[in-house]
Amino acid sequence: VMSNPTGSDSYANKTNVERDAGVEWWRDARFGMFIHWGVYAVPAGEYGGKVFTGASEWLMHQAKIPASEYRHFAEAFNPVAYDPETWVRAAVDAGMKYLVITAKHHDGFALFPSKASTWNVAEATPYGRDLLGPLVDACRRAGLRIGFYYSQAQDWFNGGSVFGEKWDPVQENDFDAYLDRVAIPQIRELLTTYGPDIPAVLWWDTPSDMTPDRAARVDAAVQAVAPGMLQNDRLGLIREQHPGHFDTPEQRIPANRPGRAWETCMTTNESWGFCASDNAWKPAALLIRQLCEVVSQGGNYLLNIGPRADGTFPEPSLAALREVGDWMRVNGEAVHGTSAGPFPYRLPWGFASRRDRMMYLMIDEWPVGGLLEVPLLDLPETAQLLSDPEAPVGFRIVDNVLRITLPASAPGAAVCVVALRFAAE
Ligand code: FHN
Repeated sequence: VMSNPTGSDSYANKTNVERDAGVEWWRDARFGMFIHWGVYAVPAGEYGGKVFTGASEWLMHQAKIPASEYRHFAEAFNPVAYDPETWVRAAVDAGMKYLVITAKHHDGFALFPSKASTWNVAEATPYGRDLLGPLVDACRRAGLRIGFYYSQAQDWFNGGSVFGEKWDPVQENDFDAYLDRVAIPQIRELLTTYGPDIPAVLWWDTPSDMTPDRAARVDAAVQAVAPGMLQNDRLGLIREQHPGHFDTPEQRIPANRPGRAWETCMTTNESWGFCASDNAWKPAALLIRQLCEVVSQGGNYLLNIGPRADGTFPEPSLAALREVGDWMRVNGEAVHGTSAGPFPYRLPWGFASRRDRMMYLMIDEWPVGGLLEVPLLDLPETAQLLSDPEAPVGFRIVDNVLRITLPASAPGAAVCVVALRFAAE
């Protein structure tokens, strides 16, 4: 029996200010790592001699694989090279401040030991032990926050909901019974096993069948053990009832600056889970540019990695992370702890973010002759190119525009940042 779903801790009864409390660390973080990992990394987008393109974590659904067949992938899931310290170092070195991992994706497979279903890493794989705990510990040691993604509705293996047509009798189930038997108990396990501050975020997904009633039930279960838990906007079908703390535009950057806290999640190639045939890796320059655009509009950027079944990150992801990290070491102050810049749209040369007296101009189109025009009426006290602090940078107001004189040609990086410092008010 669930506690009162409309109790005072439920989202529906909270004001926007209350919902925003506790979000500060998350807003300041600005940049995080998403990890999609599960037994789907074993087939990696291939089944029965056929290559499936798109999202490899959807293979069970794409190829209509019965649970009795799909479970064999778990028998081959033995990530002996899994070293959470290495993952966390890659994230920290890239300038990321938090990490969100798929505790359970739509295939129902839990990366943690669970009393609610034997379809979990401890019982269904030769690896035979928890994957989340060691990652939580590594994150703690590195000062990285960790969030759990949990597919609360879709569960193709444990009798949850299924997008479109079902293909296996295990899917013929009572959705409410599934919520009580699997989802809610597993959510409790995730909230009570790893410590009071873990997870830092609950990241829901694909709320099919999540009526307001059901969403309230799940939320009540969360609030009962973790009041105020930071959650994304995908718990229930009806936003007004369960808006969560932040919106989650997927694979895109909103054209208009949203009023609420938000986070763009983005793949590094096309698939979320590891996909052997997916070589559409985004150049690091594009990832950096996207990070800047998101930050300039006051959002967070959650960049996804799909680890291989052995527990290692694909080399192209690592290379991209290293390049992003090189950029962040020079320019990270334009990202961390900043808020949206004064311009609600892209300027001819790029984007801007702000923090206190600082404004950061993130230039991805070098202006002709190095003459940058910024539609501002305030003269800064100082202006400095972060990648070359000794380079002369001139600035003055001309015809109601701040004119900045930079070196005639771009110093090379995908995005060059000019830091402006203004007088205290
Ligand atoms: O179906 C999932 C998909 O596999 C992936 O997890 C993304 C991440 O935001 N969410 C769903 C699609 O919206």
